[in-house]
Parts: sequence; structure tokens; C-alpha cells
Amino acid sequence: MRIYGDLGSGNCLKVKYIADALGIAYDWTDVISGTGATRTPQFLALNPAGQVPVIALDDGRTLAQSNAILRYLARNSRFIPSDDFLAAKMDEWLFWEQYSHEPCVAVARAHVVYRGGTIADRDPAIVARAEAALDHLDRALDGRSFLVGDTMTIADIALLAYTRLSPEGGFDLRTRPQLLRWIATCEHELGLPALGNAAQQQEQAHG
Ligand SMILES: N[C@@H](CCC(=O)N[C@@H](CS)C(=O)NCC(=O)O)C(=O)O
Repeated sequence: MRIYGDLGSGNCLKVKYIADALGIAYDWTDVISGTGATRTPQFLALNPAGQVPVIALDDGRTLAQSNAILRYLARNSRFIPSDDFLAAKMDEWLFWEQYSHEPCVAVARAHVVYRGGTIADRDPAIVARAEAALDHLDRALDGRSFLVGDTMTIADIALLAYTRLSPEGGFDLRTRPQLLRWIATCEHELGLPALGNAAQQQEQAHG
């Protein structure tokens, strides 16, 4: 399998996290978004939507949309509940992530990290939606180790990617203790460095 992705993108990192966690062998091709690399005829042949991540299977079939890729790579694994209702609850979070979390948390971060903007001149409407999304997650994690059931699912992986990077976009996780605890747990489970040490990131972001 080959993964086409950008290691600065949470959508792409999700795919790397699950492939690494499951020990799935892959080759990685950097396709850096915002450089035109997703608009070449070669890339559009892989994903006509012109977005990373994309995976290409050994038989030539391709699959885009990060959460669809997560679902495919994690099939029959411990990261998808065997109980149908819990699997649907996991999907509930995957859809919420794409509609109510990524479009604001990731977009605010992109403004600061990639578009030369500052934390001060982020779009207030996007910031308000992102703050509400982070609060929602924090509340949902109260008394729970993971979002669905008692073990990590791809719902956690999908939401971890951009939540973990959110301090780069100016979001303060220090006021969201459940979120911080969950990030640390997920990082530990996935063998990731403790980027979720948000207190430290916050010092860097706000001085
Ligand atoms: N819903 C898609 C979103 C993918 C997406 O927005 N990818 C961005 C990078 S994070 C991209 O490739 N943008 C095209 C570009 O910048 O050229 C997914 O979850 O995979």
C-alpha cells in the first residue's frame, strides 16, 4: 500500500496513526497541500477531489477521505467495536469530526501555521465554533478513557489528530482537563511523543 499525504495535516496523520498502530506496511509519498501538488493530472487521477490523504492499494484501487480510510484499514481490528451499536456510536463521532470539528479547529490552525495569519486575526466565527467543539469533546470525555466503549477506537484516532495540534492554532487546552488526559492516554497507546503537553505548547503560543 502507498499513502499519499502531508505530515502537517491532521487528516493525513490519522491514516499514519492507524497504519502504524496496526503494523500495516506502507510506502509514504509526500503530497504537500497548498503547493499545487494536489492539482497535478497524476494526483487527480488518484483522487479527482484533489485532496490528501489518499491510499493506493497494491492492486491499484484508491481510497480517499481520511475517515473512510480509517474504517477500511481498521476493519476487523480492535479499533472498531464488534458491537453494531457501538460501531454506530463510533461513526457518530467520525461524522461529527468532519462537520463540526475539523472545519473549524483545523481551519483556525491552518490560518496561523500555513497562511501567515496570527492568533489575534483568526476568523471569530470559526474560533467560536472551534472553542465549542473542544468544549463538547471535553465534556464527552468526563469519566471516560475513550470516546466509545472502554478501548480506543478510530473515533479517538480521528479526533486526536487535530485536537492534539490545536494549541498551534491558539486554542488553550489547559482549561479542558478531560481533553488533556485523553490526549495523553491516546498518545501513550499510539506510541506518539507527548505533543499533547498543551501547557508547554500554550506557553509557546501565547508567551
Ligand atoms: N474530508 C477530507 C478532507 C481532506 C483535506 O481537506 N485535505 C487537504 C489537506 S488537510 C487538502 O488536500 N487540500 C487540498 C490542497 O490544499 O491542495 C478528508 O477527511 O480526507
